[in-house]
Amino acid sequence: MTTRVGAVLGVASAAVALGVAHLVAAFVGGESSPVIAVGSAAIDLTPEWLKSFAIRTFGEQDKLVLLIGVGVVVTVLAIVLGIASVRRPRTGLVGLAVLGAVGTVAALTRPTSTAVDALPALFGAGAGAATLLVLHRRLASTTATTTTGAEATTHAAGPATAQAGAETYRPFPDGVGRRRFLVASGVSLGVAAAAGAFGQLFSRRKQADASRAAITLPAPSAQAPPAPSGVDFGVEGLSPYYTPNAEFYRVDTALIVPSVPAEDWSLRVHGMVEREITLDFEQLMARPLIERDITLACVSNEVGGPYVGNARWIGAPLASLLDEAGVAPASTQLVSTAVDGFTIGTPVKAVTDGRDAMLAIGMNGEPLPVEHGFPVRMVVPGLYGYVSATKWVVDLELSTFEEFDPYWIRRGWAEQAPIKTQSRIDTPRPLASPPAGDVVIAGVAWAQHTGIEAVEVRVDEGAWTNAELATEDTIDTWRQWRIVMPLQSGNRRIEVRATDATGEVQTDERAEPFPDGATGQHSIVIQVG
Ligand SMILES: Nc1nc2c(c(=O)[nH]1)N[C@H]1C(S)=C(S)[C@@H](COP(=O)(O)O)O[C@H]1N2
Ligand SMILES: [Mo]
Repeated sequence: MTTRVGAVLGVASAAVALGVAHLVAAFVGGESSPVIAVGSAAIDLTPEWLKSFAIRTFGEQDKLVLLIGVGVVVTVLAIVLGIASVRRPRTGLVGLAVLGAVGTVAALTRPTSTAVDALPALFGAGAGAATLLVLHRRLASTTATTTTGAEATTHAAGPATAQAGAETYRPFPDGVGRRRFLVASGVSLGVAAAAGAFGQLFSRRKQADASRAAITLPAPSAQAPPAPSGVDFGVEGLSPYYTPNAEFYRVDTALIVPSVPAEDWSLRVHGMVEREITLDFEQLMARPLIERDITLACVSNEVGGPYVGNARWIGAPLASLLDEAGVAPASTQLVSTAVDGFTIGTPVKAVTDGRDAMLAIGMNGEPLPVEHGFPVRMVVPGLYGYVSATKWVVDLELSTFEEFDPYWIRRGWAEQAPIKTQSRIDTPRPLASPPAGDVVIAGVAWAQHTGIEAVEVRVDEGAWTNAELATEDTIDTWRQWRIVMPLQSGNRRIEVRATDATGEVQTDERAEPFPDGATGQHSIVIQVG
């Protein structure tokens, strides 16, 4: 019995120590997490012959094997110390102090370490000690009920129990104490797991941030010319032509933003191809890159909604990559998978028909922000994001539409989803109250991969009047529009509609975003003063 109780006591305390240390390390720096620091120190201290033996034997798994090794050693120590601590908690505390010291020394002797790297092991040892004492008190109080007389009070007071003789020591004579001890141990393990998981998560994010900061985007071989000077009216309240990354809408299913350091990234192209291709980030950056302005839009955007943005992207053309892979003529759907398992299906035709479909690595002059898919995402002009714009993409499989239903298709959204022509009034804001007289009305309109030909505005169901259009950049981008209208006092309803480059006028028929994008015309009411 003592053995089993001791093992639980030791493992729970050690787990809390390591979990908390790992969490603190996420904020201090991942290298300072005791298991990692000790593992790294062990690598440094390992003689060369053993290192090459390990690499030969375990290959890419060598680091995993090492970490498992450290874990096994710690677990065995924890069990031994735990058993000894049932009688003498001080043994466990001393053991934790020694392990904490080892972790601290390992963290402080890493090549890039600073004084704060001592914190994870110290906090961890502290948390482990607290767990040990709490669990031990549970033991002590349950044990005390088995003894009689004055002695009982002494024992109930805590560590004194440790002095109880071997014969009188009987943990858990009743089921209640045992249950309480086990519950407390379970809670400790839960805390340990949660702390460790959070630590892992945050440190991954730090790695991705560091990886991103270290990247210098190569010059694209096909640079985009600077956008024509007339693309941006600079009207106050109007969306700027380029949406700053920090303001770019974000839509994804990720509870926690996937963090993929570029060094760890690779992409597999497979399925209905003649040759599979695997690319790492270096290889992707070394390919001929294009730079293009493309306006992204989300299918769930309501008429007048905010889920649309324009950016200058740098990326590797998808068409040439698929060409190298040799796509089977029967393949109709390009299934892309993100690192978190999210899937998107894009018509192979849309990727190979000459439009600038790309594996993007740059967004508005920077490496992709982590939230927007770092290190690599897809961008395909003219298609809603859910059928084209896979962030954190790691896998491309050539397939057919019959063969596979991606994430949103399984939930009823349309398989094919070209972006619908839309226009939006950005200024004035709804319910604004400008003074009577000339009012500047302005917004954006988009019909990606077709182009915008005209935008018209009307007030209170009057005549549609042509707005002035900003210079067109490309047919894949939105266009700003503006018009100055004399408005009289009172409530005024302003409406807008666009005409695409094929001459088709944006429909006024209202449709919800589900299943393939909203339609209807944006209108606002303002109170002219
Ligand atoms: N991995 C992943 N990629 C994704 C999504 C997602 O949920 N997960 N959402 C898609 C949708 S619905 C849209 S509209 C765009 C949005 O891209 P953004 O967040 O960079 O604006 O990403 C697409 N790519
Ligand atoms: Mo979307």
